[in-house]
Formats: sequence, C-alpha cells, structure tokens
Amino acid sequence: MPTTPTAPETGPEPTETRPTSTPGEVLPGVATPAAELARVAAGRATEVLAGPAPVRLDDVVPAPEQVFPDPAGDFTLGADAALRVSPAGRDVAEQLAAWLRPATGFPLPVTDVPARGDGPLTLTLSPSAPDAAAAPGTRATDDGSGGPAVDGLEGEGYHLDVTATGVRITAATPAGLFHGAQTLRQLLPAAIESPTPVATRWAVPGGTIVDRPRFPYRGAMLDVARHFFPVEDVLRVVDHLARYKLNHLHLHLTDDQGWRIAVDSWPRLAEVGGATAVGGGPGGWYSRDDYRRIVAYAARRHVTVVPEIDLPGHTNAALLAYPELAPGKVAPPPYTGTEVGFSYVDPADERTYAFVADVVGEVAALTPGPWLHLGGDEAFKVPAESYRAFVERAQRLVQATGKTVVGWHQLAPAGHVDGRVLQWWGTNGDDPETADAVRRGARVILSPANHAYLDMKYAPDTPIGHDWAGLIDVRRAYEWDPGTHVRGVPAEAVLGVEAPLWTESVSTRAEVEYMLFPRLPAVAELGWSPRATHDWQRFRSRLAGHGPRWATAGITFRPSPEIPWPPTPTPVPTPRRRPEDSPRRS
Ligand code: TNX
Repeated sequence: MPTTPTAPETGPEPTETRPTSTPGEVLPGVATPAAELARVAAGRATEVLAGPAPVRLDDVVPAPEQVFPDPAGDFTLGADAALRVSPAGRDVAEQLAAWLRPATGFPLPVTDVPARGDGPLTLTLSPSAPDAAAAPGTRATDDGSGGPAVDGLEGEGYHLDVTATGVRITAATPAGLFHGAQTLRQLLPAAIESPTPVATRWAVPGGTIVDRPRFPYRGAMLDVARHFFPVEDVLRVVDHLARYKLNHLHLHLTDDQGWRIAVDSWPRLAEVGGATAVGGGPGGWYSRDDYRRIVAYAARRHVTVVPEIDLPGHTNAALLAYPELAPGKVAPPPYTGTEVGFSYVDPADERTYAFVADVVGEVAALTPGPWLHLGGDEAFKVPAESYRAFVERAQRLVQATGKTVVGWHQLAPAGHVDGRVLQWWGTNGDDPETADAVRRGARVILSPANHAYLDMKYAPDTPIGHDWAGLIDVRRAYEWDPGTHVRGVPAEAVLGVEAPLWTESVSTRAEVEYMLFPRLPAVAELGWSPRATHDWQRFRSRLAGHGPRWATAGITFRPSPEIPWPPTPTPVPTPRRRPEDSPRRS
C-alpha cells in the first residue's frame, strides 16, 4: 500500500509546509476574535515603526563565519518591493518570495536582472567570486565601515549586505544563494513565519555577513522503518533541515519492522515487508513516485537524499517477504518489537547477492545524489569473517552502481573502496578500527550517540525516546567538536556531521518535531560554523529567538529550560500539539 498523502498544505507546488489557520486569524493557534487581534497587531506595528530592527545581525543560527553589523544600515521591506535575481538564481528567489508573501501580504514579484542590477532585494549569482566591484560594501576599503575583506566565495558560501536601501545576496552557486536567503528569513521579525498577514514593520538589521560552511556534509537521519512517515511529513522535515543549512537527509528505509521502498524486481519487499511497524501498526511504503517526489523536493532546497538499505542485519522484514534470503530458508514471524541484532540475510547463498545487486541498482537509479548507505550495524549473529566478506562484496555492488558507499562504522574492518564513508555512532571517541579505516582512506560522518542521537530523551521525564546513550538536552547536543571528537580521525578526514532520529518510540509528525527542536539547530551549527564562533552562552541566546519563530510556524518543540526563551508575547502563538497529546499511529 503506497502512502496515503494528506493534502499539501500550501497548494499544488510544494513550498514550505505550514499549518492551516482560520480565516481572519493573525497568529496561528489563537482563539481571540479576529478584530481584537487586528487591533493588537496594528498597535504593535505603531510601537515598532521608529524602533531598531527587532532581530540583530548576529542572531543567525548557525553562526555565520563573519558578521559586521551596521546599525545605520537597517532596511525596511516595503509593500512595493520586488526581488531581482540573476536568471540562474531564479528558483531561489521564487522560494524566498514564497516564504515572505504569506506574513507580509506583499506581492513581491520576481524579475530577472543583469548580474549587477540593484533593488530592494537583489540575489546575484556570480560564478566567479564577488569582488569589490561586484559586491560593493563587502570590503573594508569600500566604505571604511570596518566591513570584511573578501577574497571570494565558492560552493555553498554567500555574502549578504543590508543597507538602508536594500538587501543584496551574492553567491557563486544556487545553493549559496539559498543559504543566504535562509539567513535573510531569520533576520526578519519572527512574525515572518505567520501563515496569514501580520501588520508590522518588516525590518532587517543593517550590515554585512560573509558566510560559508565548515564541513561539506551536514545532515539528519529519519528512520522511516520503525514507524512509517507519509511523504508530507518527510517534506516538512526537509524544510526544517533547509532552514538550518543542513544539506543531507539520510532516510533509514529498511529494518526489521518494515521495508519502506518499492523495488520492482523484488515486489514483496514493500508489499509484504512494508506492512508492519513497531507496535503492530499498518506500516506503509514509498512508491517509486513517492520517493522521486521526496528527492525532487529536497533537491530544490539543496538537500541531498541519502538512501539506506540496512544489510546484512536489520532485515527481518526482507526475510518475511523472501524466506530464501534467510539462513534457515524459513520465513520468520513479522517483527513489531524494538530489539536489534537478531536477523540477517544469508551470506552463504548466492541469491543474497542477486538481491543486493537488484536492490541497490534500483535505489541508485532513483537517487540523483552520490551516496548509497549500506547500513552494516548490529549484525551480531554473523561471524566476523563472513560479515567482512559480505560487506566487501556488497560495497563492490554499490560501487558498480556509480554511488559512493556510506555505512555505519561497523563496516570499518572491511577492505576500503574508493571514497568510502563511515558514519561513526559510538559513545567513546577512542575507536582504533575506525581510525585504522581512516588511515586506509575512509572519511567519517560524525553521529556520536551521546551527543547527536535525537532519539535520546532530553531529560528523565521526556515522554518518548531512549536513554541508552544518556540524556541529551541542547547543551550536550552542542558541546563537542566534530574536528577532534574521535582519536585518529583528523578534521581533514571528517566529511561532516549527522543527527539521526530513530523512531522506535516516535510515531507522529509532532513527535518528530519535538525530538528535532531545539537540538537540530545545535548539530547544524557544529556542521556549518567555524569553530572560532563556538560559544554556548552566545548560542543559547541566539537560539532563544527561534522559539517564537517555531511557535508562529506551527512547529512543535521542547521549551528546554537551558534556553532563555523570550517572555511569551501577547497574543500567544502556541505550538499545535505536545507529544503527550498526540494520537499514536500504531
Ligand atoms: C542503535 S545506532 C541502532 C538502531 C537503533 C538505535 C536506537 C545504529 C546504527 N543502530 O538500530 O534504532 O540504536 O537508539
């Protein structure tokens, strides 16, 4: 049974997904009569008309590489503003306009301009690095304002200049422009997240930001196998990643409790293996078109999907569908519990390798990104030698599809294949096997379970989640350094960071968000921001301003006591649901 999608929340072209609101409401979740809300909003607008911008230029999360505030350069977005954009950046400008239109109520037309055109909002794609002539105001020597000296930009970097007359974002690639647009979104008042028009001054703090990522791989993982999540939920997670400049979504597509992706050559994988979930719910699976839709939606937001087919363990659902893959050639019962490590495909049977080749071939063909994740974790019942031989063969099958192998760090003892990436999820940074694999050429994605696992509880009373790797509140998620975390894995071998969300206990969209926020932005900052900006006190105060944004956008989050959230404004935007109120799907 493919997914049964709920209607997209913002019309046929999927943009940011938002909660629906009652007509006439000014802020979501508020039960005050519309006229009263309009009066309050208008009053607040008058109060702020002459004031400084409510957000500061250095409030951005993740922290930019360099920030040069210029209070004389505050800009106010007006109703007649247009977005002017270099032709190749048009799609980013369209997305930015779509984020800003609902709350401002402004038309914000998008028009093409030659690369150097100016206007209230200008997005310039400059294939070579912006120089003093192309990006005035970005050099100390331009105006003596103490602005940065800029050597250039490449990849995902961008410059953002705010002056009294306009905002200019410059980047070498559409991804860079997109990250700059997300920064601009954060610099507008929190009310910009409202799905309906709000009367306020749309102020942007003046100055210059010069920004680029520390690591190329910044991701989160969603386990859609323990509990299945419909396409719309996954798209919404993509939006959450993109806000914080995360650029990879790892989908854990297969496990004991469910097989979630259609494979034409082995149709029972999804049809039979997809019909279960933790707790005995109906499960579900993505058709090829569902998966293509996720991949395309993510690509538009500069997020690469990393599909995981977990092998040789975590395969009960596959064995149920095709008993010939099981060591005893007998179908096991469906599994709806939460234990790990008991199942595996038969490494001594040639049919197993035909299965692996077919599956990775089909998944690779549907996946535009360069990665294919082979899993490899917790195959406790497979003897070390057969495990190694299996992995080496499976790695070569992935390589034959043209994709680069990613796998959990248990893959480390197997032979190296070109480009191989190990995802390290240990809790003790002394790991000689991983260090040895790095010496043989492996790169590493860091997901230390005691800092980056978003299925861990925040505190003893967190209603869902595990605690085997400890309790992880925001500070613990933030206080580590991917560049030095594992002994023998130098920063040069670190591809980046990823925050996995396993879903044994997580079964609704609101629960997913509750576990992501506010820890996801902490991990995003470790992946993006230069180490020199790392500062818990400053991070917690920057993050505090995001609470009202999430509340206004209808994003569920935990109001962690470690964060100095601003006093609740009036009227109160409330998160729509708390996990403890949520109906469980299975
Ligand atoms: C370990 S970490 C697992 C998963 C579980 C998770 C729960 C890893 C690669 N495997 O199978 O879902 O713990 O926290």
